[in-house]
Amino acid sequence: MKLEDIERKVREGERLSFDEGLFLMNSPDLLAVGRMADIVRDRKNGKKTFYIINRHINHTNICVNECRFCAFQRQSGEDGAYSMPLEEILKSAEDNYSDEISEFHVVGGLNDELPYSYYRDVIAKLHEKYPSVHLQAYTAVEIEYFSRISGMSIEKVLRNLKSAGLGSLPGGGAEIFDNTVRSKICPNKISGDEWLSVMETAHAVGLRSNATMLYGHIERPEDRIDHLVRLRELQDKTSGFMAFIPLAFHPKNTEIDHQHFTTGQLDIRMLAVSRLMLDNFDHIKAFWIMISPQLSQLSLFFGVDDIDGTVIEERITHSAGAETSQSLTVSELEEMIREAGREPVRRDTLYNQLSSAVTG
Ligand code: V47
Repeated sequence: MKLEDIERKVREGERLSFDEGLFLMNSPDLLAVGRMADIVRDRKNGKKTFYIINRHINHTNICVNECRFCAFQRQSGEDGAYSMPLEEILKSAEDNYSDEISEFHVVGGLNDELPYSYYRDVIAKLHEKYPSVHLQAYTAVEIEYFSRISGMSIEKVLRNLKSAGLGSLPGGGAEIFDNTVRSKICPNKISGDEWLSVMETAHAVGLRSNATMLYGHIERPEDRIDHLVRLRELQDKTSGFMAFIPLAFHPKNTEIDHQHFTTGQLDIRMLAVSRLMLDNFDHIKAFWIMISPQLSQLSLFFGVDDIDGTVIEERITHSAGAETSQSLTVSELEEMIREAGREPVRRDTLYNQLSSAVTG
């Protein structure tokens, strides 16, 4: 196999195979991989680089899944365990609230002390108080859990939450689909097939979603490409995914703490290879909270067209040793994008362009 042949396929818009993905994952010529990813990015998004003004809300860290890569989760009664009553969630949404915020990103643990009605009320109350803010809430893993505790089908849960105000699903919980790796890092979590099936149902009821992959732990390059190919297959069927976000594993305070933090070359390569393999995804997002604003800016030359957003108070990665700040201002985000020669575009969750930028 030759890099030039892959480059020809990329230029002609042809789909890359599993083996070609693996070849790119292992190629010493990172700049060539990045150049190819940049061709695809430019074709799909031109000079536009997207960001959103959002706020993360992590309502509870109590979780029955006990994933080995997670430093955020606690058992109930354990030191640091919390679950926010509805009033506290509303208060946390209100802190630093401004009309510029267009999304609340709500993700938490599978807390068996809370009934399904709590999870539904979180959506209903937030929607009631902030009807114009898009609620991107609950991963496929949480949705499947709600189905078990409520006795409703997954489709019914999704319809029920949608009627309460749910706007779309975040991409978390995907981790790595491969069963062998998955059974080692998160043995109690739903399988990759189940994750994909929840997403398929969400797309069928009109809820769009993102997709993620957790990399940099014990997975092999093959597992990463397998993950991307399986996402691509579902996207062929539903077109329901908006963005793909590779998430760099943070080992601190986890049970996989012998691992190092991911390296810059792996972070950049993962984004570029994702851009190349996921030819049917419109957006590849660098989550600056995990890989730093500096690397996120560089990734704009390696296939990335979205750098997430202002975020505010992210707890999952920071529990696992992230040293990034917990928020960036709009002017910092815009400056990063402009300095890389791109045009900053403030978006809403569904990638509609919003009015001109603010400073702050
Ligand atoms: O599902 C957990 C990951 C995810 C660690 O959809 C960890 O736009 C690194 O999914 N090191 C939650 N990662 C966050 C998430 C997300 C983030 C930003 C944007 C979007 C989106 C989704 O965080 C979890 C898990 O895969 N995670 N522990 C850790 N130690």
